[in-house]
Formats: sequence, structure tokens, C-alpha cells
Amino acid sequence: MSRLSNATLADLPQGVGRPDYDRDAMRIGVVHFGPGAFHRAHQAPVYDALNAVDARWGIIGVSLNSRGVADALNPQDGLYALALLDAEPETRVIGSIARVLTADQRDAILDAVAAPDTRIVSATVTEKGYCLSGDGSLDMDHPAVAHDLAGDGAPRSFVAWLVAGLAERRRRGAGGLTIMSCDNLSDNGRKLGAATVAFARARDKDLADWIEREVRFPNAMVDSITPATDDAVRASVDVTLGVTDAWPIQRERFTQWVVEDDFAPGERPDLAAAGVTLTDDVRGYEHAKLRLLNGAHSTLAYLGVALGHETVADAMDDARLARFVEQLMREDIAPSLNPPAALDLNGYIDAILRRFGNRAIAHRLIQIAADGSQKLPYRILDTVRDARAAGRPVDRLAVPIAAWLRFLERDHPGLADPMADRLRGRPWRENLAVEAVFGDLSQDAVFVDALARAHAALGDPAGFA
Ligand code: CS2
Repeated sequence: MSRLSNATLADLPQGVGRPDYDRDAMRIGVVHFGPGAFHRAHQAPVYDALNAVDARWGIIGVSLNSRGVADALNPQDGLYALALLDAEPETRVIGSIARVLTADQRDAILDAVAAPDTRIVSATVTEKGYCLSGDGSLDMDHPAVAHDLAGDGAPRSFVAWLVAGLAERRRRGAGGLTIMSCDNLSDNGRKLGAATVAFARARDKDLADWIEREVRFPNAMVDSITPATDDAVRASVDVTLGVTDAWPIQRERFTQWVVEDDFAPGERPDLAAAGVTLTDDVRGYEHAKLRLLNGAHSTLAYLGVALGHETVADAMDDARLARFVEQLMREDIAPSLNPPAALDLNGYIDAILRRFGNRAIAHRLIQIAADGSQKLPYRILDTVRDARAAGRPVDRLAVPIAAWLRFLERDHPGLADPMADRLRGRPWRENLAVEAVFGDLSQDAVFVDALARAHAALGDPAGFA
């Protein structure tokens, strides 16, 4: 079978969507760090739609940690298939990524960030890629950050790459731009902005001042369930396309992107025309999504794995689990939210529950269970803090945390976490003392009591309800 590429694009079967614009005329307006599955499922299709009417929004992807995406996509001229898996499946080939660079191409990366046509630098580097400490500021002692602060040589941390690119941009007089975090952190743009400025300030005060003046870091909420590519989707995409795609992407049909309307002056993509919501206040959307959807996801992951379930849909078929996450969302998480007027929380929860039940995708619980130390502070522990401050009970909220602590204690073979060496196999009370995860909550007697009870009950994996 031949390979997906510009040359084979015209031969794709009817019914397969494809870029209906001249890809050779596409210019680069976006440099994206972390062109993994989520970027290719979520932001790249938005720019693909924009390029059909405005050729300025091609993307250069930058993979800092591996060559996999570059090796898959570059021989395909950046093309890949996106399978929308739902009641009515659909496959589209996405054309907005022009090429993918890797960390060994330092000059090309800095050149891409510094180019005057580049108006957006965006990121999906996952929570751990930000190297933040428990209080949300840049962790200057993080090994990658400390290495980059000390020295020359190629950057290791994402913020150091950003700052190097911005320094080059300033040197060339190309003016400011917009840096968009597309990761599941609350206040993602603010945090990235503060981390970038803090890193720059430690090296070059004038550059830090320039970044503060010229660069915008809007907050954003991103949402689309994107299970890792598996053999089933690879096989079905190859059959659908009639050519081989080295790395197709699957996601649910639903997608949502809410961005704070805070862009650097000058040219910008008309994101609203492609379905993105621009607003002055992302926080209400962001908290609702992180705490309800991602909080429930992590809950299903740790409880579901203990009960022997494999996917989110399997876990939702377990009536006790489905009831538990629904109660958690409606009774414990929703009261902590301050949703924008346009967001009907009950309808939002109904939709999340429906999306979790989507049997057309196999979203593995163990994928969601990864990086709990980075995710749970935003997904559950912030809600616990709000509940404590408001005097609401935290018993149910303690259950997913206790399930995670048991997952660590058991040293589950699927455990993947940047802090794994520190956390695995340790008794739960020791892990509770990890400041970067729990902060001051380890001193909160009411929460610790609730956790102790939940932890004891989970001695029987079904003891959560
Ligand atoms: C999931 C998210 O893997 C995870 O931790 O909770 O990737 C989730 O599917 C997305 O945030 C949905 O938008």
C-alpha cells in the first residue's frame, strides 16, 4: 500500500474529507510545541478549516522529546487522518501541519518562532511540561529548568525553548506575538506567562520586560476526548483511505475551544470563524471542564482500574461507578463552580455522561491514570479546597484521591508519572506529605480524616459507594 502524502491526496476515496486548498501556498502562522494526538485532534483541524479561506495559518510542529511524530508525518508532507468516532463516524485528512521539527534542529526552531509571519506559538506539552511547583510558579529547582538556567547548550525545558525563541524574535525586531497554552491546567495562559517571564528574568532582565510588554498569554479551555491511537484505528483508517497513514488520530465528534480574547496586536487568525469561542473570561469554562470532565475522568480511572475495567465506556457500564461519578459531579463539584451565564451546568454534566458512554471509542482508563501527581491538583484538590473553605463535606471528593493513593501503594504495573520514583509503593500517609501535590491540604484534619476513611473502605475495591 502506498503512503498518504500530497501525491496520493487526489486518489483518496470519495467521502474522505481532505484539504480543499492549495497546500503549497500555505504560509506558516503558527508554531506548535507538542504536536501529539491532542493537538492533531483539536487545534490542527481548526487551522485546517481556516486555511481553506486564509492561507496564513499553516503550522510548524515542534517535538521536543521524541522523533516519532516527525518520522511519521514528514514523509507524508504533514498529512494525517482524523477519525471522528461516534454514532456517525467520519474520516478527514488534515492539512494544516506543514512539517514537524525536533529538538536537534535548534536553529530552525528559533527561526520559526522569530519569523515575522508567525503570530501564534502554542503548546500541548501536558501538565508536566510546564515544570511548575505546587504553587503554580516555575520550579527553578526542576532539573530541566536548573540545567537551562545554568547554562548554554540546547534547552531541555519548554520554557527555555520559548525564551530562546522570543530572544531571537526580539533581536530581529519582529515584534510580539501570542503564546497559547492548550493544556489542562487552570489559568494555563497566566501560568505559562508567569513561568516564561520568570525564566527570562533570571537570565536577562530587558528580555523579561520586553516579553511582558509585547507577548500575550491568553487563558484557554480545550476539550475533545482523544484516546491514544491504537491498532484498531490504524487498521480502519488504512482501509478507509486506501493508503497507509503512519499515525492517524482518533477522537470523539464533540470538540470545544474557548480562548481569552487577549491577543498581541497585529494579524491574528479568525478563530471564531472556525467555531472557537472568544471571551473575556475563560475561567468559568475552564474550571467547569477541568473539575467536572477531567475530575470525573480521573475518578473513573483509579476506581475503574481497581475494579478491573479497561475503558471509560466499560466503567460507565458499571452502574455503581456511573452513579458515583454522577453524584460527585452534581453534588460535590458543581457547587464549587461559578459558571458563565451561557453554561447550563446540569446540561453540561448530562453531556459529559453521554460522552463517557461513547462505545465507538476505546478510551483506556490506564491512559487517563497517567501523571496523577500533575493532574489531581487541578482536577480534584482545588475543588476540595473550595469545599473546605465553604464548609461543604469532602467525603466523596476524598474517594478518587484515596483510589489514586492505593494505585500508587499497589505500584500498579501501568503506573506512569514523572514523580513515580518518589511515589510508588509508598504508604498513603507518606505520599500525602508530598507538598507539590497536596500543599497545605495534608494539614487539613477534616480532609485527612475523610481520606483515611475512603482509603480504608477501598481495601475492598468496591468500597467506594
Ligand atoms: C483525560 C483528558 O487523559 C486524561 O487525563 O482526562 O485527556 C481528556 O480526555 C481531555 O481533557 C478531554 O478534553
